[in-house]
Amino acid sequence: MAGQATKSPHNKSRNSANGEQHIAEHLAFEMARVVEEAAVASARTMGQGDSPGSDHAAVQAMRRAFEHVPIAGNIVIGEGERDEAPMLYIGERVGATPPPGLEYPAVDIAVDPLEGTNLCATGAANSIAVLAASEAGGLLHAPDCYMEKIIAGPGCQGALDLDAPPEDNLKAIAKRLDRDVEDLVVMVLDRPRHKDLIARIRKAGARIRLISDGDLSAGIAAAVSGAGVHAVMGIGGAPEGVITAAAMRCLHGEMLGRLVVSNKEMEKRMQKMGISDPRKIYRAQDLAPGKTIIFAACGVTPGNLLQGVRFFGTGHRTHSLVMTSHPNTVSFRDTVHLTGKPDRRGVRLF
Ligand code: VTB
Repeated sequence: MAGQATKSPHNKSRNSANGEQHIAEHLAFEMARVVEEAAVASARTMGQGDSPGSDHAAVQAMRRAFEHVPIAGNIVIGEGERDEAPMLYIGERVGATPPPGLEYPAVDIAVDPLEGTNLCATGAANSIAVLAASEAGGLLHAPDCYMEKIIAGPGCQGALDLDAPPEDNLKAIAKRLDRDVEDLVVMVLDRPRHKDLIARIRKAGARIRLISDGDLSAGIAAAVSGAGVHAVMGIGGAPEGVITAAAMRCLHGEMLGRLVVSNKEMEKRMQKMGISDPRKIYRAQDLAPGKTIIFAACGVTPGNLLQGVRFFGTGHRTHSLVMTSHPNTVSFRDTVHLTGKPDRRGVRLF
């Protein structure tokens, strides 16, 4: 992200580094507000059985919230291509209009305004509003295809192999976490394509949590100890993979991913996007190579890592995870938004 103005050439590099860090911290705060707005809007629709309606509420609120953020934002992962998504489409410019003569920093942004639309529509756990940002060029422009993934915590750095049998990866994770394979909890998307993977994980003895959606929040949970998840395995969305990678850059979790190329047309599309080797195994730093990464997620429905939005007549309460890579901070933000006149109960501690 662009540095700040400096006073003298002598202290230029130190000042601009500090300036960038300051900008990252400030923007992280702004981004927290953006995901909170999206989470609150979609949480209002929880359990209505209307996935497109929940998604629309999140997209609209997020788009509107960006209008107050002082950035020259460029959506690199969004709701789809320009002709298929009216808002937050790939290539859309977002951010506040700068005053005359001033330029805001160029920021690339990957958004998933409502990760787990069905989870929200059915009132199931773990739907989140989420985004990742970096200086221009810092997030892979992943095509909307599948990605093979394996994700685990910081203790598993360098221990995983996407080409190895799942049994071997489970053994490696268990060893790094100083426990038995039987003690591990692995999250896997409940899809027919994972029939063999699930059978092998079961045979190896690990415990499984099958999830109907949301391998992004599962991946983040795997990198936070105490969240009750040790690994995520299987095939999910590639855009979600890039956002997960941004979170791993801040949490130092281990992640390997490989795009799933299903046909020649897809291969051609990838080449056009500058992906010359579609079989490449990406690590988090390849998917989110930015020097400065900002990540923000807000719980919509209650989950492993984040509480859902709670409404209480005079306001609402949100729970967000807000992280930056430089400075490397991880904050859990528990915010009471007093939108009405506070009643006699006031603010509760938790
Ligand atoms: C996953 C999951 C998402 O898409 O990435 C999945 O995390 C992959 O696609 O929440 P399929 O549904 O086709 O398996 C979601 O379920 C929806 O974006």
